[in-house]
Amino acid sequence: MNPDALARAVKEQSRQHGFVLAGITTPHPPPHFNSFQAWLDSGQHADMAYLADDRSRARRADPCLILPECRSILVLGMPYSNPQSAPLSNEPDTPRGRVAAYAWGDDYHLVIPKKLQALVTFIEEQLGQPIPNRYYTDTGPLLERDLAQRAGLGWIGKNTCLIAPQQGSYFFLAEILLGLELPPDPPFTLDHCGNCTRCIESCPTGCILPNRTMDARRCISYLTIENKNEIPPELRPLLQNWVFGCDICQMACPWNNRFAPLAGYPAFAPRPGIPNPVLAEDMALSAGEFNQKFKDSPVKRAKHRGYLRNILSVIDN
Ligand code: B12
Ligand code: SF4
Ligand code: SF4
Repeated sequence: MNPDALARAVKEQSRQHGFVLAGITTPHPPPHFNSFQAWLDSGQHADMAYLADDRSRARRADPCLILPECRSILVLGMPYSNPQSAPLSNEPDTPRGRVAAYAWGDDYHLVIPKKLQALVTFIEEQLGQPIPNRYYTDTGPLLERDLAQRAGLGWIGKNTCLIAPQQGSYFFLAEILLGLELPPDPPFTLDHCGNCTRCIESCPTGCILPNRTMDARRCISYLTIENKNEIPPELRPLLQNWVFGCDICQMACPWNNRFAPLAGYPAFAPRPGIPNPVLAEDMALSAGEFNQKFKDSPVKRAKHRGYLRNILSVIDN
């Protein structure tokens, strides 16, 4: 099979596995690596030290350090639920929290790698031989948004999210590094943000910076998920009712409001009791009940202790 036909077949196959976006780029250094370095050097990554070590920086600068045989990178997008699909219930006597929509269903770290392996197997079957490969979603040492933009999937918006014209930004990114030359797609060169600044105005903590990066130290998503310490008292009133993650800057985006579908890939459909948890009920969960309620859910990342800390901060509000 010639490389053009193989690229078409792989993209078609990726759709069968639930990816709504697929593009190919080269393993050349990503275009905004210097912005990433500046972001780290100014401490805006907070306590996410894993982003800043020398090994991680070197690999993000040069994907061939991950896979020396790499000749192309397949970049994919799989949609999760639109947060507008479960509007916050407003019974006055039952205070509820909000969980970011990416975490309503099964953990994407468990769902997506199986699909990526299936795509590698498909490619190897087409060629009749093993192909060097590495695949990731979220946890790999790659600048996923930069690679996605260069693979033609969409543009990096002012809220720093990768936005696809027909899809909005409610999707996960994933990549397969391949020791195989496939024709790269043209980068996405347009910037459809224009004069809009809705995400910047809507962010409760004002952490979105004018250079398409953010100060994670103030981001509700960081404070309620990655942060293992106390939430600084001066930021607690700004959490509104977000007990895990935050979708505000995406919900403000006209591209999501116009184009994002309501439902994502079925495994990410909301589980009962997760999108708008009753605060008093989740506050009373024992460690065992927490682990049971959030089995195979992204919410487990906060751990029982972090989730209770978040609920307490929201109750204080
Ligand atoms: C660390 C991290 C976070 C941190 C910091 C986020 C941030 N914006 O930097 C925190 C915990 C806050 C976070 C929050 C969220 N995250 Co997160 N996160 C990551 C992670 C692991 C690394 C991101 C990173 O390197 N940040 C540093 C900045 C500097 O890099 P960047 O975000 O890629 O931004 C690029 C632009 O700034 C660009 N750039 C710089 N200057 C300029 C100038 C111009 C003109 C342009 C066009 C671009 C540009 O270069 C940067 C480098 O590529 C990625 C996975 C990965 N390996 O990439 C997921 C990832 C970005 N997160 C993801 C998600 C889903 C979220 C949340 C929506 C979860 C939630 N609902 O709570 C929020 C979104 C908040 C937001 N507005 O970004 C998805 C995003 C998918 C998408 N459509 O964009 C990713 C890709 C994971 C995945 N595989 O799906 N996240
Ligand atoms: S996720 Fe929330 S806190 Fe973070 S930048 Fe977006 S609106 Fe601001
Ligand atoms: S809200 Fe406006 S400025 Fe922000 S990402 Fe969406 S289009 Fe761009």
